[in-house]
Amino acid sequence: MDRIQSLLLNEKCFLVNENDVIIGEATKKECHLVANNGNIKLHRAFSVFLFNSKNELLIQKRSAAKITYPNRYTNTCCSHPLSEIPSEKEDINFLGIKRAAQRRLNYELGIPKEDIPLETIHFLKRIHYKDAGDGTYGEHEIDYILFIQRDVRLKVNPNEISEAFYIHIDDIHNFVEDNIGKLTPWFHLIYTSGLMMNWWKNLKNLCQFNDDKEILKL
Ligand code: DMA
Ligand code: MN
Repeated sequence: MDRIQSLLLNEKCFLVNENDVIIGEATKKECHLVANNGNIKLHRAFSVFLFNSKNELLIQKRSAAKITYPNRYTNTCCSHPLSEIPSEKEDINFLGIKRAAQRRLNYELGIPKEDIPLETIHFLKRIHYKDAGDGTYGEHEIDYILFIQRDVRLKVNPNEISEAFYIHIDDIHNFVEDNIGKLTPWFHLIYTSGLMMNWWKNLKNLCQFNDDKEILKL
């Protein structure tokens, strides 16, 4: 196992119930292990979709070192708010999740925090999904979908990401078709649900979609 990724398994995530109420904490390793009966601990996560001023979406390919879903194509950045960082627990205005997103956009993609101020991060909706991954490590998350439209500086962290590139909305359908099986399950689900495309077509008017009530089961 990659040394850095294995150290990161000690990070502590928030355990939540189906209503996204925090019920405890567990290490990243404990949160992603698939139990013998197929259970995976439900935890809190976020998925960022970042667009440039040409309305193109930044896609990444997860590095070969990632323990979950290595070498898969996915949206700009995904990770978890951490319980050891108290400010990432803040519910008001989704501030905790937005701080976690800022931290990981900086860590994975080298985006300076000043390029993505918290007020440029739009919360859209929470989704609930489960995927058994490779049978040893999988995902079971309440995932906060965040959209950002900003031109940013990039300095990709090769331990996290092997490729990063922008894709035009006219090319996304073919990209997904050509790479079925090489996509992360959450990216594929958010794409096939139609949510991503609807929001992408309305980048200038995202506020109308903010939904802090429903947690959509995909
Ligand atoms: C986990 O992403 C979050 C989602 C929404 C799948 P990840 O595996 O990239 O987490 P990390 O970046 O912390 O390794
Ligand atoms: Mn997770």
